[in-house]
Amino acid sequence: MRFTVLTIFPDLFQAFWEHGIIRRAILNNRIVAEVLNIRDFAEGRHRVTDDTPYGGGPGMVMKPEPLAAAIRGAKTDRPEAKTILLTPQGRVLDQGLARDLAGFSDLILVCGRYEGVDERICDNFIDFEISIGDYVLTGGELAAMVVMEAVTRLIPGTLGGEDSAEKDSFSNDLLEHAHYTKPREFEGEGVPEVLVSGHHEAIEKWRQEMSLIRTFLKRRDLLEDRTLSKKEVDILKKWCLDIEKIIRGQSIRGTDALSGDEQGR
Ligand code: 4FL
Repeated sequence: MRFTVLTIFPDLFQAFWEHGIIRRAILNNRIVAEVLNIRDFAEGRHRVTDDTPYGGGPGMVMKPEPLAAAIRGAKTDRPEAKTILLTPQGRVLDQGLARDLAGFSDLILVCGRYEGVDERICDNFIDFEISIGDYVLTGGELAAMVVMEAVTRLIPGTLGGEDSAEKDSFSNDLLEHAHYTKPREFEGEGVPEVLVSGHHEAIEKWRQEMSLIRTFLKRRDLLEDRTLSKKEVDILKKWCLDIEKIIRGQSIRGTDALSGDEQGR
């Protein structure tokens, strides 16, 4: 995979290339990462990359000529590259989109600044518009890093030993189960007994259940657009029955935990 980032702040990417998984992926030749300064493609003595909006209003707009020249420049040695604009108007990045992007050989990531980029660039030079979430940043640079990190982790051989296991854990679109490490007791709290039982099958079963239950409790939306396996449906059903039992126990005892009109149901 080759990433080519187009930005007016190329220095922002140095620390990113030089650490962690991205650095390792570069050293192992899994990815090539380069950055082009849009300013280098701007004409004139001042190499201006932005201008005031037609129609008036606040803020500045990125001029089309330097962006077009930079994108063409990035594409000369890689004509098959896909060009991505990071923008709050794009499709919101998720693991599925990251997986799709990992299937391309070359990605050009265009980082907008100011109020946005001239619409004629979006129309004629951009293959995909991608957002990393519904909030406004000052520019697309952080978003480009997020996209590159999510994609790089999916390239085989970039994660070290735990490769496929790590990928599987999100590839089933559930949240991860809880994790614990030493010490066995921390500020009065222990760890779930099953995890120290040495019983690998039981541990795996517990992890699957926890992963599902946590997703249900914290991110129900993830379950709604996912097909559950029979095993998963059984886990949730058993959970519902357990909860029902607890609720029944409460109403029989006549506790005030339930409001008047709910009691006895
Ligand atoms: C890009 C926000 C991608 C969220 C300002 C310029 C942005 C962004 N995802 N805000 N680009």
